Amino acid sequence: MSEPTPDAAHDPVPPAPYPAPAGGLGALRSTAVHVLKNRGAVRNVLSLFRVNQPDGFDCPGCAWPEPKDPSRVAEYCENGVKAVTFETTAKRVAPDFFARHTVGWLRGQTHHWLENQGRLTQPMRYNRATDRYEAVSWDDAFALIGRKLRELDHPDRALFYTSGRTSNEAAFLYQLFARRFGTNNLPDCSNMCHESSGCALTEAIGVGKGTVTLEDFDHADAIFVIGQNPGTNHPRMLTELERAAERGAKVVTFNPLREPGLVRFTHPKHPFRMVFGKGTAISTHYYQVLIGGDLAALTGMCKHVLEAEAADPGKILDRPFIAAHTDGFETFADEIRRADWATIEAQSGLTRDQLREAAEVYMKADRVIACWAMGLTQHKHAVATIRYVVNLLLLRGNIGKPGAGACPVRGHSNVQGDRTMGIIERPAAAFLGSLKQVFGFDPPHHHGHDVVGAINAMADGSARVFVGMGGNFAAATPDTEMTEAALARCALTVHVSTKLNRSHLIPGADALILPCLGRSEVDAQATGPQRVTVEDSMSMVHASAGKNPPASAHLKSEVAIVCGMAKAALPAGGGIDWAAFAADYRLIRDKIADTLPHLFADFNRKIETPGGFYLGNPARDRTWNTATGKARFTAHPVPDMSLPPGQLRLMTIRSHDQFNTTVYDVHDRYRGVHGTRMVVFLHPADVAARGLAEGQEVDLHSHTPEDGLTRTARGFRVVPYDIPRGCAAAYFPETNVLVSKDSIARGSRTPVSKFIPVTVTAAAGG
Ligand SMILES: Nc1nc2c(c(=O)[nH]1)N[C@H]1C(S)=C(S)[C@@H](COP(=O)(O)OP(=O)(O)OC[C@H]3O[C@@H](n4cnc5c(=O)[nH]c(N)nc54)[C@H](O)[C@@H]3O)O[C@H]1N2
Ligand SMILES: Nc1nc2c(c(=O)[nH]1)N[C@H]1C(S)=C(S)[C@@H](COP(=O)(O)OP(=O)(O)OC[C@H]3O[C@@H](n4cnc5c(=O)[nH]c(N)nc54)[C@H](O)[C@@H]3O)O[C@H]1N2
Ligand SMILES: [Mo]
Repeated sequence: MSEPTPDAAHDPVPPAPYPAPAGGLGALRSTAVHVLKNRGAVRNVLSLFRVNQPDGFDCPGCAWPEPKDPSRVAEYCENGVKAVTFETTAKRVAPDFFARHTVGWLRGQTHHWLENQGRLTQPMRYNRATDRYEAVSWDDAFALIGRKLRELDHPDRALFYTSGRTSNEAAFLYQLFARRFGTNNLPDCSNMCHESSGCALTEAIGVGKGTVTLEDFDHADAIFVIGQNPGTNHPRMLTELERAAERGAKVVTFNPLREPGLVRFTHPKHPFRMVFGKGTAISTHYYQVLIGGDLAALTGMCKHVLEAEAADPGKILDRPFIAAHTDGFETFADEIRRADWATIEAQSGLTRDQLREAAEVYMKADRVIACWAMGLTQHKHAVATIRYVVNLLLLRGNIGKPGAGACPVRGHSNVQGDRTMGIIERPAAAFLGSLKQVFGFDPPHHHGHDVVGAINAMADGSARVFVGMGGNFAAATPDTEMTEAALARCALTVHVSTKLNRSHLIPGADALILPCLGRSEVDAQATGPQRVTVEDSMSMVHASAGKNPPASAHLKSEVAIVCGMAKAALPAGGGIDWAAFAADYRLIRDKIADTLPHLFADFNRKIETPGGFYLGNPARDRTWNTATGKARFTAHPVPDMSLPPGQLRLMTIRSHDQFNTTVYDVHDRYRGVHGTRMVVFLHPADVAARGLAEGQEVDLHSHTPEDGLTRTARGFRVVPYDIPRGCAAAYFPETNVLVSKDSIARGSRTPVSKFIPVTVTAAAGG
């Protein structure tokens, strides 16, 4: 081994529980530690200053938008810095690395270790005889992909997965390639992420995206933050919450865990307050709902609102809005009246008084924003729950007025844009019609596989080639053992990646790793340096241009890789001039504009606007593209989420030192965990009830009614925590072995990563 991995150094942070407000000095110190722990630190720091600058590159972290106010443009966050720092590392995973390590040996290393080996430099092909990856030329790699794809007896035997960092340009070409090849098998990380939000919002308000813009946060009287941990996952959102709290707006949090970042926060840009202050209190109201109890809690709040209206008719509800713009109100109101308080309290874990208090905040506010993320989407009743968030908003006309609306906070920096570009296994007929018109071929209309469908198809042998455009399919998906076995059955696995990850270590009969440019790097093509575009969580589209020299001379852009694969797989390129696209991305944007003229007309000119342009949102204008042309209330009974005695509800969440399966380090500073990720957070009474003790090693066993199987994950340490009884938390992806692939959300088929029935036992033999 050439050099020690970064975990040899120690992060000098205080022990648990983290005593200072989230953000602030701790955030700066941790950022510095991360920068300094990687070689090439100087270049890293320089590149930081281009993050979120008008002529720089889009932060490859989360999808939170950038403020328009020029004085705030330089705002960056600790985790954006980490994302850039780790992309711009000076370490390299070159062919000599693969010569030293067999794939079998690499499979024994942690996600953290794999990530910390550095950037991939050359295309690699797996050699089964030696169990090693060996360098291969791009031409040979593309030829192999072309041959394997053409050998399939049906285009649906191929799967084209996308993670959410892929630019609009690459995503558009990728779906074009898949559909020209003949399949809608375009599973993506959305299937595991905000699919439930997309389903619920499309049905209820006719558009699957959030209705607010960043400016709305300056005008909201109350902001509800439900099932989301912005302190870690969307740190720049805390700035908006802080500004809102400072001007007296209410911030109402529903979260089983007491998340330090949602309690108090100090912005690293306020050094004075950072040193002397206590930080701004963020949440004015904090409700520790039971895991999976949000539908009950929302029902309780709606019940209070309707009771208040009954006591004071005409004063509470926005009756004119409900009459003119919605349907389904009476059915919904009947359901709410039927719900009894005992059930609501038992299922939400909150008292009637707490829910009244939350409802009072809602009723006193003229303008309300509701934000949510994975705490709502990765549940069996996720779609129904998000529709109840919409119900609550509709009661007082909180969609389509300034300072109010629905705000699903997206994950990956371009996950929303990828969907806009057609990365979806169930494409709309209109989109396919447009493709046909613009490119002159008949795209397939039958639906393709989503993520869970893709796992099943590989497992039963009906899918034979897997192509991953970014991401880490083996680690991010549920049911790790099953999924890995499924991937290994493929005739060919291809991963377009920047960094080494677990998925590369589960090769099919043939396997390729194709290294690509990161967003921070110059993308030079035949016509010169290229720009790409991305869409943030609030539908702002802007250009991004890398500035750093590429990590290796052999890297290709994602666009060039798609074009290389397409040329090799499609006879005569399928009549599409892929080489021209790869040479000049403006030509791709012209075709995007032709295909989606209502959104992207004049695309190449529009991206010159500083800060980008807004795609618009019909629901924001109170245009409802739903089945009935109205915004739709829905009714759903409070589900019984109780578990057999002894079982706990386990949610799998992110630590502060990871980006999904990319594990930067082994700490979770705000939650006070240091030096390990193998922990399980439990209520002290649940620890005692099992005869366990703090720090004791335990095993987790999941019990999924969907398949009747018990799955086990070993070697976790008990951390007593401020979490409701009956609830537990541990980190993803180490716990994905516990998630059954058959345990999926109704309507969206999102794996249920936040409600895994588990028992916790003292470690076997320990
Ligand atoms: N630094 C960093 N940033 C990221 C990511 C990252 O890994 N690291 N990932 C990106 C991606 S792809 C995404 S999707 C987002 C994810 O952003 P989040 O959704 O914030 O991520 P999670 O860690 O899954 O956190 C879920 C939160 O929901 C709470 N929760 C869990 N179950 C329930 C429930 O039943 N009810 C309620 N009310 N709350 C619940 C948990 O306690 C936790 O606070 O972040 C994006 N940004
Ligand atoms: N148990 C559990 N499972 C979950 C979740 C959970 O909360 N709990 N969350 C789910 C969610 S919300 C999501 S979004 C998924 C995430 O699933 P994915 O998007 O598949 O996974 P990531 O970990 O984000 O992917 C990381 C890899 O992307 C590659 N990469 C990084 N940057 C680039 C780039 O610019 N281009 C290319 N081509 N590759 C790049 C690197 O090789 C890196 O190893 O996981 C899901 N899985
Ligand atoms: Mo996500």
